[in-house]
Amino acid sequence: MNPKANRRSSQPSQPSSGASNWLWNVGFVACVAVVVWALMTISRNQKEATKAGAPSTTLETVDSAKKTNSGKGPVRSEKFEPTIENTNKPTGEAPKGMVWIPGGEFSMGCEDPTDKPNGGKDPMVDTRPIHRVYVDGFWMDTTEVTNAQYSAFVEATKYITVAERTPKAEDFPGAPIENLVAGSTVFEPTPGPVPLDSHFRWWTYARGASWKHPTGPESNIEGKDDYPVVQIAYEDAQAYATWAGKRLPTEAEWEFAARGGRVGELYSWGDEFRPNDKWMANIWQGQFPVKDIGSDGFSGIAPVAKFAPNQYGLYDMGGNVWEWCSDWYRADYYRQQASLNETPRNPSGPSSSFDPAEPDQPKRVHRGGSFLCTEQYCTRYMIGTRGKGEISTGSNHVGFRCVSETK
Ligand SMILES: [Ca+2]
Repeated sequence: MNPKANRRSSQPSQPSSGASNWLWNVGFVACVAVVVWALMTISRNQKEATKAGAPSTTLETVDSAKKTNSGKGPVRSEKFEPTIENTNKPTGEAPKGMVWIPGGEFSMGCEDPTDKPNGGKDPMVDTRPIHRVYVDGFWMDTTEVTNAQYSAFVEATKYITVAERTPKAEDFPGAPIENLVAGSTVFEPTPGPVPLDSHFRWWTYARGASWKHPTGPESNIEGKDDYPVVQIAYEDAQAYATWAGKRLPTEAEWEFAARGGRVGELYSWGDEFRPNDKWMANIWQGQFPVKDIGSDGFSGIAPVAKFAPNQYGLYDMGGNVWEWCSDWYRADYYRQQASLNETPRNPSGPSSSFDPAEPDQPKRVHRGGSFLCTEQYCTRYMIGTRGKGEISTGSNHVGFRCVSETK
């Protein structure tokens, strides 16, 4: 969200600022809010700077290294190999709303989808090389965390999410008091077709937007108990998980679970985008970002579990809302992992964040895509693809689900 962020970022899942584009798009009121938002982010990013670390490799370097395979460490796998599921199972009943994911060794990543039917235009360079990973078994929520579940957490703890917090004047010396307003980012369809070169064209900052008011102060979640909670920053998701006695999944756990024991398939439901012409996930239909015609049954967000589950009984592992994972995002992480001498066991992500498109922003991994995804712009409902989000930023298409250990 740094105002100097690269406007041409290909960042798929999370809006960031780019102040001048915001100003151009959303008018004076939003402009004021955006300035505050940018200031907030600068402060937060400064706090996270030591965590985020400095980049050592660019994505272009990674791709070049792959092409030349320069010999600086073994590349353990470039292709999908069989999944080897663990056979041990926990004793006792499954925690409510969770299923057992056996864990084991599998191939993680995504082939370049651009030459595949409905593969979109993005080669997904950060998803390669495809490499072997091992994860222990774990319990996983069958659905994304719902408004009802998050309400119970807030009622019990009086927790206030990042989007609801009014920026403090002492954190932004010199900022006019009227600029210190709470809010969050909201998707706004454009009046007509626009170039798809900048996501700032369809994202706006809405004062008063929060999990209770997902698209702005006039919206609410009444009657939407079974919808996924959104407008959740990373720490908001973590706070819920801790309260629930759970945690967020690692990226490797998430992908193992999404694959459902299958090998190298494009989607959590198989290799065919629309088997028997049937939509298999809540994504976007119609011209993006003008109008979502909702051919899959939902224009915009859907209640959880409205589409068939995958082989492990998990719903909405593609589409509906993005899901936070606990790993820092690095574009070159898979190259690092594939160069290890042994198959990584229970990898928890890199020690620092680095997105070449917005290198000064600390980001965690997002997975699964959302109701805004479409082959016209972003096909990250495909299992092996990766998203990322600045940690203090929620939006109306990012939520989460939790995992827990054997008990
Ligand atoms: Ca839809």
